Amino acid sequence: MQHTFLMVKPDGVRRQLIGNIVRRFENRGFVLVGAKMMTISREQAERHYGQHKEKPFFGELVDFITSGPVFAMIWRGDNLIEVSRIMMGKTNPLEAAPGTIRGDFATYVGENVIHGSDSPESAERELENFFSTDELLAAGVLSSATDR
Ligand code: RTP
Ligand code: MG
Repeated sequence: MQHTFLMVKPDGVRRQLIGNIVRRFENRGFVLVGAKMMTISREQAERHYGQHKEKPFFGELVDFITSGPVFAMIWRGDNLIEVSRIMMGKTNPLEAAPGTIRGDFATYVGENVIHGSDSPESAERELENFFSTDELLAAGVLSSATDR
């Protein structure tokens, strides 16, 4: 059983794709255990994409992800991280297979509708960047000290 962080990016929210995307993961048997609409601060965005700091597209990436509300989600399920990355499709939508989220909804690498953590370590780090301890407790990602 894994938890992961999935996020409908500002282009997906603007295009009213939240319901379609949530349904795909629910249909696959995954469980939505936490979610919120939020606008990301620049600092949070730079932390989220810290691994890309030196890339030429970093500024554009941060501008885009802070350009409007995102829909941040916590999901639970077996083999969730691997399967969710397959369901999202390749980073560049031009290479993403039809039937994947990016393959169905996007054409431009800079606006590719959805983010999903790429490993258990990224999931933990990203969930902590987007959700408070109370929210992670409520979602069952963290267990309270009294439960231990
Ligand atoms: P994400 O982190 O957003 O879920 O996407 P990803 O794992 O599939 O791809 P990653 O390598 O982490 O890249 C993060 C985001 O940077 C943008 N990008 N632009 N212009 C370019 O060549 C380029 N390459 C990457 C994409 O929007 C990608 O989602
Ligand atoms: Mg990534």
